Amino acid sequence: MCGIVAALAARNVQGILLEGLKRLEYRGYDSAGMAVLNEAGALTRQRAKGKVAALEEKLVHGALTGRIGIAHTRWATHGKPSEVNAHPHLARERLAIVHNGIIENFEPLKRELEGDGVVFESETDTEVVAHLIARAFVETDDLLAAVQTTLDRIDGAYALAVMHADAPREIVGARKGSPLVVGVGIDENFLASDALALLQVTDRFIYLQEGDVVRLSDNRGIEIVAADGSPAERPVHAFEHGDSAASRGEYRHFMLKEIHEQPAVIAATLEGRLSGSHVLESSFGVGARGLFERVAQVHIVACGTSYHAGMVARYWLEKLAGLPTTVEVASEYRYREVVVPADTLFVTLSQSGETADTLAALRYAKSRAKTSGYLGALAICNVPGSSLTRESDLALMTQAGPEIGVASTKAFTTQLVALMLLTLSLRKSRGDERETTLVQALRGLPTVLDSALAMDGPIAELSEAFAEKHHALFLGRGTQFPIALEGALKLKEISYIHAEAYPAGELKHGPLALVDADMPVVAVAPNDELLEKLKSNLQEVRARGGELFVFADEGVALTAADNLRVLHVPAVDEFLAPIVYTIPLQLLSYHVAVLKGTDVDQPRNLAKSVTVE
Ligand code: HGA
Repeated sequence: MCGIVAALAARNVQGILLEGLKRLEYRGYDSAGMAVLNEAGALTRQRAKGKVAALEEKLVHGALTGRIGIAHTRWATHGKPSEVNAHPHLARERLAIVHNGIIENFEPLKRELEGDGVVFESETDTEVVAHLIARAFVETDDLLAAVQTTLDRIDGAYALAVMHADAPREIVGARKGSPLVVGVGIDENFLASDALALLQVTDRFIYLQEGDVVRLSDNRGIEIVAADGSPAERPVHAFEHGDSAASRGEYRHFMLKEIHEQPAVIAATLEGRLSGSHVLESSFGVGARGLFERVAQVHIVACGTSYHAGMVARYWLEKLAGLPTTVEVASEYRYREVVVPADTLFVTLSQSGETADTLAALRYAKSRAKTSGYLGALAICNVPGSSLTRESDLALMTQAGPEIGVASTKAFTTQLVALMLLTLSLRKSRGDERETTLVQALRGLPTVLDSALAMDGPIAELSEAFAEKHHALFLGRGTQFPIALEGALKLKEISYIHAEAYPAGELKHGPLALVDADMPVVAVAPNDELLEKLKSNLQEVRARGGELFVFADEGVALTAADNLRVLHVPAVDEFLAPIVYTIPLQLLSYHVAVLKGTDVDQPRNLAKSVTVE
């Protein structure tokens, strides 16, 4: 979601902040702004509705000059997208703040401040925080203390960065529920929502923890105060993925680049986790072996695309490991009175590790750990140091590298690989032939995915049949049902075509009524035990004049005919088929979106790393 960048340097910061905002654009936003304290000690500000390019245009005519500044891309939660509501917000013309998240109790606080004579300029919840800190600063004359006093009064989620004209060489940041990292430079320091925003100035980062408040200053460097008020030392991490992640390279869109990165990032996710013929449980963290031996069932909780990965894993865990498994979206799970049988492993999936609903679900599960049957919590996540991994007992990191496209691709397939590693680790009959075969198939997976990517040309051609349509139906059975759901979600997200997915056997129980020449039907048909049943379902569609597009195993005898187009997918072990069949569906939605001319990497209304509930 929206992004923060802040810089305290010995040089002019406008360029650093602007570049940082550009690098955060992938997260989705509706307006942008920047405030810089100039050498005369005055706060100067520029804001614009729309893209960062609109802000940049303003800066061309009205540059902000100074060695300290904060900047923001906003994704509106309180008040419409507009210049007035864009951050930074000011208080008493001396304080500037940028904020990610939501202040839940802003209304009573606003009334209190209005009673004190404060006149609000914007409709945002954030402006309340600006005035509270400015008022506290008058009493404390210390920006860090003023922020701490204010945080004690606010409920909700936030990452924020604040500066004050009367503390001219200080920036104070805080995080609770939204991410914030410190970029460690040489005689200059930074804050940002994501390390990617700062790779042009540093590759060393401190990942702040929940409840941390941090002060960057010239004389004291980086001071961190933990949630309990005590000074804290946090490790400095070197960023491992290089800066290439932030550039599209030869590709037209980040999404296409990320689709093509899948063979390499899946190889990286497997790296060091397989030994000869079996999976190394130590990849899940210290104590994983002892915990896994006791697991009798699994609860998986996630949102969006990650939820679909969890749905695939349910089939695997039941069939390969014999473990009863439930999968649920986090925003539902957290409000249920969940009944937890003894010896249940709680698993969360999130690309960013900051997804607010998933984090809240983890906290809910942990709050019930003593009275419920949860053995422990495992996070499968792509961002090291994220809240989800820190708050879980065990973590398995996917190695997808930074994912910039809002519509998830490589994060999804690496999650599937991680879930297969989990499934194999949870089997009671470790090291048997089944495990050996699957470990070998996993090793060969990057090569199979390379062949699946070679379907790009024919799929680009096929996409023309979708570009003018308003609806589409996706069908699959077994592990391919969640893949159909994911295919439909991708099409919705980036091409804005209404798409639905059904288990193919459900077709005749309702959705068949929708099938006609205007409703393209996409089916995924690997060579598994459900193939014959699926073929009958496809006949049902053809008999109603529906136009069918089938992604079928190269060994499946299906001949193209009128209204039936068949694209062959490379053969693979049936358990890994969901990972391979994801690729053509990603490519299909990508090409349809390109034909429609939508904003592929930043689709409307959506944001990456959904840090609000
Ligand atoms: N609530 C603030 C910040 C919005 C935000 O964090 N979006 O992700 C606002 O509406 O301005």
